[in-house]
Amino acid sequence: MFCFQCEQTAGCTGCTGKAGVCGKKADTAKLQDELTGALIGLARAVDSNGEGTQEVYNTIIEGLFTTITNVSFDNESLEKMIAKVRKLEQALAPDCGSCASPCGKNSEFNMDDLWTANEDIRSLKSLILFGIRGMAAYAYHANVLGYTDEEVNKFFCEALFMIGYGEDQDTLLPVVLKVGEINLKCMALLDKANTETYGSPEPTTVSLTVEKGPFIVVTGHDLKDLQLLLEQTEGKGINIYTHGEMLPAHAYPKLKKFSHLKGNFGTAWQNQQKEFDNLPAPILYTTNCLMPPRKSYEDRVFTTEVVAFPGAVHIDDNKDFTPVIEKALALGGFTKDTEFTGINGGKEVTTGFGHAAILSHAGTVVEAVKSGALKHFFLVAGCDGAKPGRNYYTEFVKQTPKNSIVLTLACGKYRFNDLNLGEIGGLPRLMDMGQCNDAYGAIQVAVALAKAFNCSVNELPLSFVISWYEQKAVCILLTLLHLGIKNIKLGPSLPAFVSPNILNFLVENYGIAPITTPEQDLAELLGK
Ligand code: FSO
Ligand code: SF4
Repeated sequence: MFCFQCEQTAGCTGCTGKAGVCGKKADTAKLQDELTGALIGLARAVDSNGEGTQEVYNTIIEGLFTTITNVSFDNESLEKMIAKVRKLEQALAPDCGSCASPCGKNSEFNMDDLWTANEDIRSLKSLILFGIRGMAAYAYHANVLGYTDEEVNKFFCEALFMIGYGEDQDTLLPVVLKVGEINLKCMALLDKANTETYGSPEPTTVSLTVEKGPFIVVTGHDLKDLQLLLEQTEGKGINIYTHGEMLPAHAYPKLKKFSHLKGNFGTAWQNQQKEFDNLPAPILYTTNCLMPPRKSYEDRVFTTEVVAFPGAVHIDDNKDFTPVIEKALALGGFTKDTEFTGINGGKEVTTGFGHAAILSHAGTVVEAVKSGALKHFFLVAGCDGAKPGRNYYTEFVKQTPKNSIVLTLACGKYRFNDLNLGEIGGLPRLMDMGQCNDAYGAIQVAVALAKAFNCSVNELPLSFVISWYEQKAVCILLTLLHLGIKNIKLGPSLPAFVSPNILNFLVENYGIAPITTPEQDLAELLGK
């Protein structure tokens, strides 16, 4: 196997051998490559055929999402997915194999040709592939709420085609940046889908205590799954707790109205094996990040949508959560209210500072900047992970000066979201904007501030301090680059799939730099 798509890749170069660091086995990695090759074939068939159908686009989105880190460990579901892609491709281009004037492009792409390509070509194609994998997750969540966008859909085909058949750097580089451009549209689509369906997030305090009695833990990003589970558990004496990237769900008016949506359990994804050990409750995974379950709780793991693990019960498209509900009732939960804390000992966290909530205080923020009470904004955001160097983000936030505001989003925030940083002008200094896709909201806030101060985003006293782990972070990073945002600090390590030449390009054109120490980076960012 060869896989280097995430931050924890072996030796910071690539997972090879029998299994990856994430637990993905070699045969699963091979099937994921086969699926990607088949998707490139399907994109090519769409290209030769003009328009794709919604079924084709949905299949491409689902296929790409399936190959994101910590989503599917299940060969059987991957084989089914490959067969579905091949069937669609055959229907679109039935005579491809027996064509009298072959164009030289096989209908399916062999991913080994990508992994062994010239390192700069491999790097650019990897940026495109991993970026559209991340974007596919966002398109998928929007689709399940009934929102779709033709330009986003078509771009998946364009980008897949370039991964297969783009020849040189000059043709590939613009596509890399276009991933960022289209991902912005895709995140806007998901923002619209989420807010029109569930209302605009409102600042909300979330308890970390688990009350006695049966409960279910829901993790991942899919709000629709949470909504359906809340509906099916209403009045059954079962409480629901969010985990990981589901925490921001508490802030949506149409989800927080359910009184049995009680609080948040646990921290970020990499702590799940410890936190779920012997938990007296089932866990429902709606998306990544799934880690191979330990024996002590493997009978409590339920998956849905594209998440899959061999042996775990999968809730299929009919969305009947009865097996999860029965498991919760059988396990019974804790016998008394049980207090948990965040990483820093806090007993509650806050969330729901979406762009609408923050911009409703735009006047206060602008005044605070003008009076000198507020000197700097930091966006400390992105994924969490297991590397010890990630303590940087906790220390960085702790050391930010009192006259600064820290905006955050995604699961990296669990390193500091239980800290009380105090207030500025009635606004908390630490504001959680939501899931990783709510990077869209952070961009809206940055653009609005730039407009208020009549300057560019790069001229604002605003710094981006980003942590990455998997492929959604790749598309968000490409969106920030597409917007021309400079001097981003990226950690805990740089992606293995960025070759030295491509890194040089990013450094020269965007000033992107690896994190160093909180002290050094803070001094630099504050211009001392
Ligand atoms: Fe984290 Fe996992 Fe949201 Fe990712 S839970 S690492 S960037 O899936 O998607 O932040
Ligand atoms: Fe390795 Fe990450 Fe790929 Fe898993 S997803 S095999 S950890 S590079």
